Formats: sequence, C-alpha cells, structure tokens
Amino acid sequence: MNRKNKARWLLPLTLVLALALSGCFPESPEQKDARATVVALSTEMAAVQSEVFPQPAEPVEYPAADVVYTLTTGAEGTNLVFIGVGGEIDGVVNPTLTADPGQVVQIRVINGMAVEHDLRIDEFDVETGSLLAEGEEKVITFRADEVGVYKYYCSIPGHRAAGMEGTLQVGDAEVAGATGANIVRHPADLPGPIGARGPELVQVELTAQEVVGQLADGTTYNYFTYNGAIPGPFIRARVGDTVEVTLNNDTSSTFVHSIDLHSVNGPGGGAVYTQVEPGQSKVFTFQALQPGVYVYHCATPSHAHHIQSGMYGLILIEPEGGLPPVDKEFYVMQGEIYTAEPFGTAGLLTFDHEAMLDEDPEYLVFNGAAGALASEVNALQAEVGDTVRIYFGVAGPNFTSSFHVIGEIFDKVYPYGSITSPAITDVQTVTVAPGGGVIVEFTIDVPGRYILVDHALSRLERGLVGFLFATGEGEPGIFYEGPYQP
Ligand SMILES: [Cu+2]
Repeated sequence: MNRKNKARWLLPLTLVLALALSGCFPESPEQKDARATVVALSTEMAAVQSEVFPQPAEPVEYPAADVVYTLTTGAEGTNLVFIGVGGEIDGVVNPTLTADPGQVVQIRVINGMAVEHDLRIDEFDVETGSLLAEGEEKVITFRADEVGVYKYYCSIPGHRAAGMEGTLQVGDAEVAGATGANIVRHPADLPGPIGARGPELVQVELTAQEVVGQLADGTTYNYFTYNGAIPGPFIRARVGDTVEVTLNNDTSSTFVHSIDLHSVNGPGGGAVYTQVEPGQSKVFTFQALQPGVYVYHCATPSHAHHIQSGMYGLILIEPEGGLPPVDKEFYVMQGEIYTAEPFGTAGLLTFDHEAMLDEDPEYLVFNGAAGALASEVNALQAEVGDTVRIYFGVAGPNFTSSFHVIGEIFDKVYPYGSITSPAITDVQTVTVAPGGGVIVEFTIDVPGRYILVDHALSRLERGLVGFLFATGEGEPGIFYEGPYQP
C-alpha cells in the first residue's frame, strides 16, 4: 500500500474510533486500551499526513515593496481584461507596469467578477493562484532582477486569448529588442480588377528583405519578406499575359532568396532562375496560361524555414473578362511560425528548426503577426449589403486551414482557387492546403463584428484570428436578441 492510500484509510478509521470512544460513556479497561490505540493511530496518521501533505515552505521574506500595483479583473465588450486601480494606471485596460531592475514589485489582484481568474508571470515564476469569488484578493511579490519585457496574464484556459494579458517592463524596454517594424500587410492592400483589357506584358519587381518585425505586443521576430510586408504584394494579371519577374535581394540580407510562383508552367516555378545572393538581382519571364489564384513563395533551402519566416504571397491570374464585380476585395494569408521560445515570450524570438521538423509551431498568423487583423487598424471593413470577396491563401509550410468566418456563410467558394470550375454555393468552412488558395464571397446582412478563423480553433489561441467589421443598418428580422417578434 502506498503512503497516500494509507493516509486515506487511516483518517476515517480514526474518526470512527474517536466518535465511539468519546466521553459520553464511562470507560471500561477495554475502552482504555482502545483509546490508547486511537492515540497511537492518530500520532501515526499525523506523521503520514505531514509526509504526504508537506507543510508549505516558509514564505520568502521580501523587503517592503518598491513598487505596488493593483489590478482588478473585468470585462470590456466581449473581452476579459485586467484594469488598473489607483495611480497612473487607474482605469487603464491591461496597463503596462514598470519597474527598475532590482526593485521589489508587488501586484495585488482583486477579482472584479464571480468568474475564476489568476495572474501569472512565467519568467519570475510567480502566480496568485486561483481567485474564485467576486471581491477576492491575492498578492504576489517578487524581485524584478532581470531587465526585459515580460507578460502578465491569466492562466485560466482561454482567458489570455480573450484579452487578459499585459506587459511588465523592467528597465529600458528597448534593451529587450521588443519593438520592430510593422510587417503586416493590410488586407485591403491589393490592386483593383484588371477588367476587359487584352493580353499584355506585366512587369513585377520584388525585393527580398530580412527585417526584425513585430510578431506580438512586446515580441519581435527576424522575418524574411517580399517588399517588407507579409504576405508579399498581391500580383494581378490575366490569362494570356506575359509576366516578367525581377527579384532583387537586399544588400542587408544574410540569406540567398528566390521565388516559385504556382502560376508558372516550368521547372521550379521560377526558383531555378532566381536563386539571388544578397545585393544581386535576377529576372525571368513566364506566360500566364491558366486562370486561378496561386501561392508564390521562396524556394531556397530550407524552403520551410524561408516560408515560415514570411516569404509568400498570392498571384491572381484573372480569366478573360475578369471576375464578376464585388463591393470589397480582401487579401489574407495564413502561416505558421516556429520559435524556440514559448508563445507569449517577450523580446526577440529565435527560429527553431527542430520544432519546424516536428511541425510544432508556437505561433499561427494571418498576414504575418499574432492577431494582426484583429485590431481596429488592420481589420477588414465593410458595410451591410456589401458583397465581399476574400482571396485566401495558406503559406503553411505545414498546416492545412479550415477557413471560416464566424457569423457568415460563404455564398460562393472557388475551391482550390480554381476559377474555371463552377463555384460551389452556401459553404460554412473551406479546407485550404498549404501552398493552396481559395476565393470566397459573401454578402453581409447584419452589422457587427465577424471573426476570421481557422476552425481548428486551438490555433486562435496562438494568434490566428482576424476581424471583419460591418457597419450600417441590417434588414430587421434576420437576427436579433430575445424571443420571436412577429
Ligand atoms: Cu528566402
């Protein structure tokens, strides 16, 4: 019998004996013996219990805190958040907390709602433990001994993704290299339709640039890009066009880069002609023989490394006469990022080749960065009544997407990015392979916020989420809160 099981049977046995032998009755000699047995058993039980359930170690003594912050938990819209209480952070949502290196920091957390929350900072190995009741308070105290940018967050599943995350900045934030270039391509950044013109020569110039970009709040990454943004420029041509592609590799680059366009008929899709060293340029030309929406990407070993670093985009080869007109067109691509550091780590993160071979990414992103399209600045914007078309591509390098817009049904889907096959209609979720694309179209009937996801929804918590805001007046009766209104 192991010690835990021994403790389990000792406790009830002792209680039963103690009740039977309580002072209600005069003691016989047998009872005296039994009482001695109980005392012995109790002593043994206490010894076992202290072994099985060791008393907590003496708490570490800290000097009086140098900086004290109070946070309360709350909701902001559909998000969960921490809110500052008192001082400069009063009323601020997920306020940035600051300390000088070596200072003792105390964070007091008050539960503002009757929902379980906590607060944790991984790097300092501190956590409040669970706050269950409304008004419950807990305090963590620790020495901020390392300069850097850290995250405090709620570790209850889903709460960090719902918004319960803020920054603790110790010392000079820039020391941690936590700010980088904005590498997110706006989803509305694409050229307009070609229309009814005849075939032409289309010249495309791309430059491979390696940039330290913003991966998440307080977190940067060494991206590889075409023209500084992810995805690369949306290239638009029509069937019958001749496309001349010039690939420059920036002088500041440290890798060879190239391009393989899936719209090409020819070995390597262009990669055999475009292995370009830093500071060099190469050119090749192809004929656009087949309409469709195609992925392009870097094809320099390790291909998967260059792709996950951001070297991908879409090229649309329009059919003769173009696609049917719509009110809004958007450009969204999905990719994975394999870092050595866990998701949410602040500072400059590094590529992990083993994790990539294991297909175990830390981040999944739309347009290059965690939650990039889930901000006011980068969200897709439309009006009620608009017909919306999204050109959606998956860079991978490894994960298939189950692309879905929460709250919408795709009126039309061009599976596999094929325009010459008839579109399929009334689709909830579309599967898109790595190295594949799709065109989806829908009309917005109801105003509000729609959420772009891969319906493999664990990926949402690793950064894969975007918003579409629809403004205007919806037709009454399609969707409303409460009982049926005739
Ligand atoms: Cu490359």
